Amino acid sequence: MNTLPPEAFAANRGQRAEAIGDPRLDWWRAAKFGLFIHWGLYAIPAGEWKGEAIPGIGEWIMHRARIPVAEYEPLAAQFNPVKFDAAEWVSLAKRAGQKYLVITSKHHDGFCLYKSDLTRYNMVDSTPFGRDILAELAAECARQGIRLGFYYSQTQDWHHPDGDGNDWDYDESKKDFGGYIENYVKPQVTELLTNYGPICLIWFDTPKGISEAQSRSLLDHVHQLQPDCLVCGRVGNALGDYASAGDNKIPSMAVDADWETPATINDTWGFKTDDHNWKSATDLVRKLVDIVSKGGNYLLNIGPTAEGIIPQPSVERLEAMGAWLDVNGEAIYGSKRGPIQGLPWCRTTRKPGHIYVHVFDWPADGTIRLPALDGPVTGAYLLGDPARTALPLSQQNDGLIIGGPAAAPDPVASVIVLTSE
Ligand code: JFZ
Repeated sequence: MNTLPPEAFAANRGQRAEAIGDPRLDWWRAAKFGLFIHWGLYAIPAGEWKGEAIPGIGEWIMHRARIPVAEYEPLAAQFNPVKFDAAEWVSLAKRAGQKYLVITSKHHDGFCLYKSDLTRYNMVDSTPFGRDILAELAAECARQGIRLGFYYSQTQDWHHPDGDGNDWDYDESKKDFGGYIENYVKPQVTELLTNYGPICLIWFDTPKGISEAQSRSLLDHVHQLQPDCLVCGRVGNALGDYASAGDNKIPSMAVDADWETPATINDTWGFKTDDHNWKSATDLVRKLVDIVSKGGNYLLNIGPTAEGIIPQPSVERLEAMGAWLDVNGEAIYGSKRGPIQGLPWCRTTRKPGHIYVHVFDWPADGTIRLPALDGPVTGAYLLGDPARTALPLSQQNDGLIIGGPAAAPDPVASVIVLTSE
């Protein structure tokens, strides 16, 4: 079994040894599917600065266009997302079948979506909207029964004079990064873990040059404040509670660690007006299945507009995923990576007594041929068939043959349940 194949994971995005098998992760291991939300001031320029399209991901516009703090900061005075509706956002995650939600409390641009006492550069103190986005989401997540986590950019902060990344306003050689971690990052993490109830995870990002001692002190700080709060592998120095793959990267084989793929529905994380490169709902469901079959979680992103609207193509795709999960969720939630790996036309997941075969490409003759499995197989039926009609099954030395219908029962992915008792 593979441990963190380098094509999908870098060393500093790893899971530390003590977290392997830790029951604090049990809810997360069962959840499989979460909603990522990238939202901040970058939704206002939405990929365009002074009439020019800025290439790259939307939330990086300040960096890509080298926008001085003095010009970027005033965006806050324009941020008035009157259509923001926490109940609607949380309800979309629920309809999609997502079990947790992770939102940018502070991204690399340094702007805080919540009321912070460490800076006035936040939603409550410097926007006309004046509402604490995280407080409203926390209340709705509690009401609708979904876990809440916070993305927090611990290394890069292009607004703070001592944060990493902004070399067009500040002299990098004069920065007190250690002081920034101690006197700014840690007190902000305290706010996030004190003022919003139980937080399921902190999603640190882009560790870059953070030292092992600094990563360790952030990890310990989180666990002291909320012992059950998970810390993602991007805290740096392979110290996470779970490993985080590269963005949109899915390892080619099953991975024997707790891991997650953060991913986009189009190409950008933060909203961009001109990004229409939407993945299809079928592609997204199959990516979810692929990831879960290899033992991972899928953290799938939306980038709401500056008004607070979730782009309709994202809504449609998430709802389609929810519809597939309504029928096939049993084969996803609480499952483990499957016993058959490496076949291009199907993926497998498993639970005690059950193996789930997710067929992407239904064979033209309706006959499913699988390699031999370890244990006995006593029956087969389609998960989408409420009557659980038994499918004809024959076992041979070199494998298993299942007689299915001539046409694919579900063109997205048809799940066959194999029972062993
Ligand atoms: C980071 C951020 O810079 C980005 O804005 C977004 O928040 C994303 C979720 O995370 O970007 C990365 C981090 C790691 C890789 C790529 C983009 N990577 O390892 O491939």
